[in-house]
Amino acid sequence: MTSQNSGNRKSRLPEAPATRPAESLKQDILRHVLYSLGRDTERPDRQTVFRALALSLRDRLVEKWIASQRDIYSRSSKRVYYLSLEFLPGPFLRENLIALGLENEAREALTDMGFGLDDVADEEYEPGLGNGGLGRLASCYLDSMATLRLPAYGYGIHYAYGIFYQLIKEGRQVERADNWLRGGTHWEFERSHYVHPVRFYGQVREWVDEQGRLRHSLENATTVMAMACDMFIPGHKNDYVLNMRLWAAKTSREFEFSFFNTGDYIGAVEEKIRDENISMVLYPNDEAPEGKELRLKQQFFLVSATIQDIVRRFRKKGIAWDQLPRKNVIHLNETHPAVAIPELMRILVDEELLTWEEAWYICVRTFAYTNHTVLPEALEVWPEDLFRRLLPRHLQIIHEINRRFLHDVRRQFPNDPNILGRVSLVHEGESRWVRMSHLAIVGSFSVNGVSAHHSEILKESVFHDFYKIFPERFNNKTNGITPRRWLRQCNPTLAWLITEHIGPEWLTDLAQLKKLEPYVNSEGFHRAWMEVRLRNKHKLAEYIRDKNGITVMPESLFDVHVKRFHEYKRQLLNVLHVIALYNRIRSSPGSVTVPRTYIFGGKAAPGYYMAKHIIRLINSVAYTINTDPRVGDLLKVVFLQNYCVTLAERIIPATDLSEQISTAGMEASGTGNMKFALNGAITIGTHDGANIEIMEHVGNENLFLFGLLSHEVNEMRSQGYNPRLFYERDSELREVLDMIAGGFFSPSEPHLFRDVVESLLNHGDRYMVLADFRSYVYRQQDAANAFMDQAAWARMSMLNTSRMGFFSSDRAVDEYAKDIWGVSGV
Ligand code: NBY
Repeated sequence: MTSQNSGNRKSRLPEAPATRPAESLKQDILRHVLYSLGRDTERPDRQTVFRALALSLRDRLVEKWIASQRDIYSRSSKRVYYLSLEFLPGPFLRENLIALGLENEAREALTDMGFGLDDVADEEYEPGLGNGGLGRLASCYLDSMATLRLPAYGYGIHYAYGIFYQLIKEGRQVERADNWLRGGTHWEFERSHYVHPVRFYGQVREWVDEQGRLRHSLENATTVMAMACDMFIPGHKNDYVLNMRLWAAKTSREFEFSFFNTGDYIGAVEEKIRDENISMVLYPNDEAPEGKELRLKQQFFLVSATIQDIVRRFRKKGIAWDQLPRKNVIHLNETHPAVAIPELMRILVDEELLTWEEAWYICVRTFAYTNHTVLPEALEVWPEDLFRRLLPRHLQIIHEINRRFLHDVRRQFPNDPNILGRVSLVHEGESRWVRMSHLAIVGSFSVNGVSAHHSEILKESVFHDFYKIFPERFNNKTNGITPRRWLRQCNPTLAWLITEHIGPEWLTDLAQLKKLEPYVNSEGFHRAWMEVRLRNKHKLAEYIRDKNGITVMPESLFDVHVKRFHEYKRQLLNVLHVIALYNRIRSSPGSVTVPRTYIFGGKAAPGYYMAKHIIRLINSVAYTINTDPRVGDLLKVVFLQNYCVTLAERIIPATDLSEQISTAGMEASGTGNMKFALNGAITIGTHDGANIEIMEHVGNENLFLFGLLSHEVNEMRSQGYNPRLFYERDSELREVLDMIAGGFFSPSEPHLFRDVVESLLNHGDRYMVLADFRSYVYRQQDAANAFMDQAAWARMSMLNTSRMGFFSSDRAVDEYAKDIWGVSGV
C-alpha cells in the first residue's frame, strides 16, 4: 500500500551528513538552539530543546515535501483539495517522530543532552484550530492521504486564537483565549511574499464589452490579503509529505508603499487591525452556526484564497478549462466552504469568459461535499441581506444557479409544486435565507454522509427531495481514525505488545489486527494485555490526582464520557445514572459491588446555556459524591478540564467503558467511539451513527447497546412523547430528578438546577433522556457484571481491538479516493 519513492528524481537537495542519525539529530538540535533560537547550547531549557527539536524535524519534513511536490508535478496527477474551516491536528512532535522513524534517535539524542523525550514532548502546546469531531476528522484524513501518497492538499485558516481554553472554576466552565502562537511557531513556514487578494463588499457593475458580451465586475470592493502558512503532514515512514496550507489575513495596506507615508497613519493602522481580524479567532460553536458576518467573511476568505491557488496551479499546465475536473477535485468538509461553488463560477464566467453552461458543467464535476450533521439548527443558512452586502456578485450567481435548478425540478416533478419551495437554495418566508446545504448538493457530483446509518437518514429524510432529484450523487463514507496517532502514539505499550505478536504491518493496514484473535485464548497474552491497560490507568489516576486532587482506584471501572457538551450527546443521561448509583450505595450498601470512576470532559459552546449548566451539574454531583464518606472508593466522579487532543491521548488508553449514548438518529457518526474501541475499551452506546457499524464488526456480545432505535424515536415523537409518564412510572428516576430539582446538589442555591429537570419534564425532553433511562440503567448493570469477570472482560477488550480494522482512516480515505475523487497514490 505504501510503495516507496522511485529513485529517478533529480535531487538538488543537500546530502545528509554520513553520521549516525541520533548524532546528526543532536547536532541539528544544538545548531537550532544557537542559530535559530539564540540560546546558549551549554544549558538550554526544556522549552528551547523542544523548539530546536521541532525545527530539526521541520528541516527533514521540508526536504521530503519538496521531493513529494516534484513527484506530484512530474506525474501530472489529478489533485485533491480538502477544504475545511477546521483542522485539529493535536501535538505534532511524536507524530512526526513516528512518521519519520526517528523516535529512538530522538530519545537517544535528548538523553545525551540530559533530557527525557516524554518531558520534552510535554512542552508542546497543540494548535486547537477546530471544535471537535469535524476538525479532528480532517486531520486524520490528511494523515491517511499522506500515508497513501495521494496528491492532496489541506486548506484552512490560520486562526490566531483556536478553540478557547476551558477552566473549571467553582464547578463552572470559564473560557480563556487560546494564544497558541505565543511561544512562536516551529512547525510552519510563513510565506510572507506569497499572498492572494480577497475582495468583499462593493457593488456589481454590469457592462457590455467590445464583443457585445454582458460583463460583471465588482467595484469599490474592500481587499484583504491572504498569506500562506504551511505545515507539513508526513505519511507513515514513506518519505512522502503533504502540505496543510492555512491562510492568515494581512491588510492590503502592508503591500502598498502608501502605508508608510499616508497622511492618516493611525487610520491606516486601524484598518490593518480590522482587516487582520478575519483570521483572528475560530468560532467555538459546534453543531450550531452563529450567522455572524465575520464568520461568512472567514468562509469566503478561505475559499477565495484557495481557489486562486488552485487556479494558479491549473493555469501553469496550459490546458483547457474543461479539463479542470479531470485534473482536480475540491472536497467541501461540511457546507462551511460551500461558497467555493459560486466563486469558481464567478472566475470562469466573469474572468475567463466561459459561458454559464460551460462553467456549470465544470463546477458540478469538480466539487464533492460531506455532510456531518442532521440537526436542523446545524444546517447552515445565511440571511440573504448579509450575503448581498458582503458578496453581492456571489448572491447573483446563487440566484442564477437556483433559477436554472428550479426550472429543471419543475420539469422533473410537474405534479409536485411544493417541492420547489422545499429544495430552493433560498428559503423564502418572512425573511430570506441562503441554504448552504442546498447549494452544496446542487453544485457537487457527490454528497456523502459519515456512517451507514447517517447516510440513510440523509436519503430518507433530511435530503429526501434531493435524493429523488439526484439519486446518483448520494453515497456513504463511514468515518475512520488514524491508527498512527490513536494507537501507536497514544498507547505505545499496547502498540508494542501488538507488534510483538503480529508484526508492525497493522500500522498501515489496520485489518491485520485480526491476527490478534488467536491470542485471545492465550493466558500469557491476556495477562500482558491487562497489565498494559492497568498501567495506563495508573498513569491517568496520577494525572487526576495532580490536576483535580482526587484519588481514584486504578482497579475500579473507568467509565469515560469525553466529547463536546451538547444535549443530544446526553451527558445528562449519564449523570442521572451516576446519581441513581449513588442512591443505591446510600440506601443499601452492598448493592453496588463494582467500584467505578466516572470521568467527564468536554467543552460547551460559550453561548450554550444548557450545555454549560450540565457541566456545572456534573461538577456539583462530583463534589457531593466525592466528599460523602459513605461512598468511599465505590464511586468517584471526575471532571477533567480543557478536553483537547492532548488530553484525549491520555484518557483513551486508560478507559474501560466508553460512553456513546446520543439519542438515536442524532450523532452523524462519532469518531471517539472508534478511538476507544481500538484501544480496547468496551462501548456502552445507542443504536446511532457508527456505533451500529462498530457493533457489526466487534460483535453484539462485545459491547452494550441500549435504548430506542431511531425509527422508534420518530414514532414516539409523532405519537406525542410524554416524558412525565416515565417519571411517574419509575421511582428510581423520580428520586434522582427530585433531588436535582430540590437542590440536593446545590444546597446553597436550591433552585440552581431546577431548569435542568424542567427541560426534561415540562419542555418536552427533546432528546428522550427519560425514555432511554431504564434501558441504560439495565445495560450499565450488565457492564458492571461483565467487569467482575476480569478474564471475560479482557477477552472482550482484545476482541474489540482486533476487530476494529475497518475503522482506519486509511480505509475511509481509500474509499474517498476510489469512489469519489478518482485519484490514486503517486
Ligand atoms: O463530525 C461531527 C459530528 O457531530 C460527528 O458525529 C462526526 O463523527 C464528526 C466527523 O464526521 N460534527 C462536528 O464536529 N461539527 C463541528 O465541529 C462543527 C463546527 C462548526 C460548525 C458546525 C459544526 N459551525 O457551524 O460553525
